[in-house]
Amino acid sequence: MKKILVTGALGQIGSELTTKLRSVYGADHVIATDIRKKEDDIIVQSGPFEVLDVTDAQRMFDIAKAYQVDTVIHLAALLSATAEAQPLLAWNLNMGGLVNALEVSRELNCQFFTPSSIGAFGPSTPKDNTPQDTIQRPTTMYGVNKVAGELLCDYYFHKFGVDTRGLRFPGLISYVTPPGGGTTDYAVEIYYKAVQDGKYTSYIGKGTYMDMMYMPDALNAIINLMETDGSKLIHRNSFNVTAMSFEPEQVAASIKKYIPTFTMDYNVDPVRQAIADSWPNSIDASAAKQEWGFTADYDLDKMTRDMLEKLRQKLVEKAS
Ligand code: AKB
Repeated sequence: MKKILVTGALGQIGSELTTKLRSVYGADHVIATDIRKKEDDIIVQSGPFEVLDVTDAQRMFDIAKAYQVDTVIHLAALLSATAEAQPLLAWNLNMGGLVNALEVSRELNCQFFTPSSIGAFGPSTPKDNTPQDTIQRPTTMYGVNKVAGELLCDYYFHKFGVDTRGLRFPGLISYVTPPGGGTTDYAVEIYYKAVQDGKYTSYIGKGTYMDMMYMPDALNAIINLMETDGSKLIHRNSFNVTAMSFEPEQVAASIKKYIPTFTMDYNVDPVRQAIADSWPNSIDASAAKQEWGFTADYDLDKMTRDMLEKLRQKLVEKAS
């Protein structure tokens, strides 16, 4: 049975992944860490939890050794818009945290996962059906971090034999923990606002296509990739994965099927729009399908139905 260290466990992916990993591998087998501790958080209450700043290499090593982990899932990082606002902080946190997590994995012989992103592509990348292996010259600090991170993970695999694996995630949509500081966050906010106010003002412009995925598919993809026999993998860091590509009008139209009075207008944020414009419209996930059987269950309408239902329950419970 795996013994897994998760960094950034209270974040958007971490909060749901930790719960899922605990249900698969057992609560005591998943050591959640984050830079802050929220005593009333289910992640803190449902299994081992340690406060960890991922730039503190020694503490990361000490926690991993004390719990005798054999797997590191490194999620702690700044997202694209925050990274663009604070590029030096992003470099130090995103790259410093990653190299520390890779070093722990090398020293303790751990399997390793970290997410990359569609942000690892840039304006010179083919925009439609972006191939697995293609031009990667991003123009954002986040993208620079992701490309450098992919290369560093490959380096640790080839040089030291660390079993590194990764996924290039699109925008991830979930009703549990909101994302913070991403470019694709509009596709989460729109559902909250649809339920709360019946209307939404999009900071991403009409006609801007980006890849997206519902969180349950993202969690399954991480676990399936980590469970795959490594000898089958041609690529490792990182696989293109996606479930859908849409622009704001399409998600609004999907919401209208369930909330006919919903309306949307635009107030485009030039910073996040420029980031979105530098990313692909849609990526090709065929390498992930062929090498380890990646699939996604949720399309736009199926996701919309589930998001609206779960958000209604959540917001009603919160209000009562
Ligand atoms: C972001 O928008 O920064 C992230 C991502 C696509 O990596 N959601």
